[in-house]
Amino acid sequence: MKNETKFLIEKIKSANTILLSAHKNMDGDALCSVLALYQLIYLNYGKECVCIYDGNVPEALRYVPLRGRAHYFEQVDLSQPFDLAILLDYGTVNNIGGTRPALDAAKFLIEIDHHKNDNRIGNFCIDDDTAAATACLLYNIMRDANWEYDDKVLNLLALAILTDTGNFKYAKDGRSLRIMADLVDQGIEIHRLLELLSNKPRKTIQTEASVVANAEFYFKNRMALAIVDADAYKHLDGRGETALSLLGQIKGVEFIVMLKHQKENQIGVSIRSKHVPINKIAERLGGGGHMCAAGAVVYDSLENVKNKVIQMFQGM
Ligand SMILES: [Mn+2]
Repeated sequence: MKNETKFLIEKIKSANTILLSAHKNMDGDALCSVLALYQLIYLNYGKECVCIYDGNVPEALRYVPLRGRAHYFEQVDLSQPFDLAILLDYGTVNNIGGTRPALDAAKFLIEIDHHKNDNRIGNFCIDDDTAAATACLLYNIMRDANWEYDDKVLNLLALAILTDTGNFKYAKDGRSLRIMADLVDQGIEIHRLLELLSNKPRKTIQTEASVVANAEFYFKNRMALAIVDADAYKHLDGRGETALSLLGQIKGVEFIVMLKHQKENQIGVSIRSKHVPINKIAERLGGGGHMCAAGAVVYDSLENVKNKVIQMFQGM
């Protein structure tokens, strides 16, 4: 067994209270990794962790196993410091949000993450920025520790990997596929998981379709720019992945940018790229992310953010 696995197990064993969390506005990897770890700790050590999040959880994740175990942080009593907090899939400190004080207050903080991050906050870190999903790290720990698991764990790990790799579009090597091969051999049905994720409200799909229909194109159609106004934003589920994906299917489009009018002078920016890394652009906007999928929140008017972003793509 790896030393880091041993250390993690020791910390879990000696903690009476354990807090689990991930980045704000959890995506599939964040939520499903938290819930899978919750279940693994319960099955193997009989301990019930408290799972908290900040922001919104996409509707599409409503039916993932154990969804009800994850609570909005303000609805949980966090007044007593936890013995151990485990922070999964958080990226950078800017992405944590309102759960941060409870994580800081914990007597020990372990992070498990696959994001590039120069400012780690864990007292102990199990990180690998070459992994396709945090759930891949969790799977490796589960195998290394020889932990018991059940169907819920397998489904959660598979859902996390599917969502974070965009159904394997973004798999950079074979590791996530080999993990999925094992999950399928153990009874996971991929078509059922994809069905489970296809339950967005009608209004959401219609909104995303109209955002696509009204997109603007720049730089000889290499860049698609979609604007989600304040009214449409109410109906968006998660980051608007359906619209981003549709725009990416247009021939010749290399970069996809979505500007979301979240509040007065608060614009959410999601950027996708087919080949050229765009994480540096997101960082310059005050955000971050992966090479081909990144984002930021910019506090300025829609018009200013739009002009700024277009300028940044000049010459790319
Ligand atoms: Mn992730």
